[in-house]
Amino acid sequence: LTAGIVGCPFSGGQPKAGVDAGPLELIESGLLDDIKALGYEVDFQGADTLAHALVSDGTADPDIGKLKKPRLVSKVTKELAERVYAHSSKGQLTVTLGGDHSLAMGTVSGTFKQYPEAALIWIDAHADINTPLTTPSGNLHGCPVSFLLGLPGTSKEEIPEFGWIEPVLKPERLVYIGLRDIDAGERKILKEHNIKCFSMFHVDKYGIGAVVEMALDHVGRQRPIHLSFDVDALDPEVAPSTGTAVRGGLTFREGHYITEAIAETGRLVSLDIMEINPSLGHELSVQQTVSIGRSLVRCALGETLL
Ligand code: DIR
Ligand code: MN
Ligand code: MN
Ligand code: MN
Repeated sequence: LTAGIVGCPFSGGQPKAGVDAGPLELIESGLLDDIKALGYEVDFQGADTLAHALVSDGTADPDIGKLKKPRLVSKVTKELAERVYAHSSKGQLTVTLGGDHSLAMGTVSGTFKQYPEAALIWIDAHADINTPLTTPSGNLHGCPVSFLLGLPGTSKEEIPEFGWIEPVLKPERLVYIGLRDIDAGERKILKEHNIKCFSMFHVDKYGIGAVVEMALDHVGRQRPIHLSFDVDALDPEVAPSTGTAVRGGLTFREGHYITEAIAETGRLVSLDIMEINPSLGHELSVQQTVSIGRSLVRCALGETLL
C-alpha cells in the first residue's frame, strides 16, 4: 500500500501565524521514515508543492460578509482537493498535514470525489460547522463542514467564490468526537440536522472504546473513512501548541485509541492532522505536540495493530 503525503503549510483560515510551519516540522521530525517503517511506500511531492497557491497573489481579498481571506482560502483548498484526489484516485491512503482546519474543505472534497459513499469522522474540540451567516469570528477554519454539507449561506449563488465546493457530505455520514466549544449558531445546526456528536461528556460517560464503536455504527461500518483530526481535540496538557486550545480534552491514550480503532477497521482512506502550531509555547510544548501528531499518524496507519 502506498501512503500519499500532502504537506499543506497554510494559516489563512485563522489569525495566528505559525500553523503553516506544522507540516515541515512533522516531516523533519522523521514522519516519512516512520511511515516507511510500517511497510508503506511513500508518495510525497515535497512540503512546498502548493507553494504558488499558498500565498496571496496580490489581488485584493476583502472580507465577504464576515469571512476573512475568502479568496485565498478558496484557492488553496481547491488546489488541495485536486492533490488529494490525485492520490486517492491512485488507490493511495492520503495523509494531509496542516495547516489550519479550513484545509478540510479541500481534503474532504478530494476524498469524496473518489469515495462518494465515505463517512467523515471529525475529531475536534470545535464543530467547525459555522456558515458564512453564523460565524462569529469570520475565521474559515471554523466553517469547513458547513460548506461540505451545503448548508444555507454556502451555495454557489450566495457565495460564488466557493462555488467549486460540492456538497458531498450527508449529515448522517458525519460524526464528531471530542467536542467542548460550540457556538450558538453551530449548536442549532447540529440539532436541526440531527448530527451525531460525542462530546467530552460522552467520552467520560461511556469511555472512548464505546464511543468509537457507536460512532462507527452510526455512520455505517462498510464505508470508506475520512478521519479529520484537529489536535485541539486533545487536552492542552497533551498538545499545547495549537491556536485555539480548550481545557478538558482527550487524553494521550484516548486520542491515540481513536486512530488505532479506525486503523483496525481497515477502511481508512484519508487522514488529516491539523492545527499544530510550532510557534506557540515553549520548545518542550512544541516538541510534545509535533511528536503526538507524528504518533497519531503512525497509529492511524496501523502501528499498534500487532
Ligand atoms: C469558533 C472557533 N467556533 C469559530 N473555532 C475553531 O471561530 O468559528 N475551530 N477554533 O478550530
Ligand atoms: Mn478544527
Ligand atoms: Mn478545533
Ligand atoms: Mn474557528
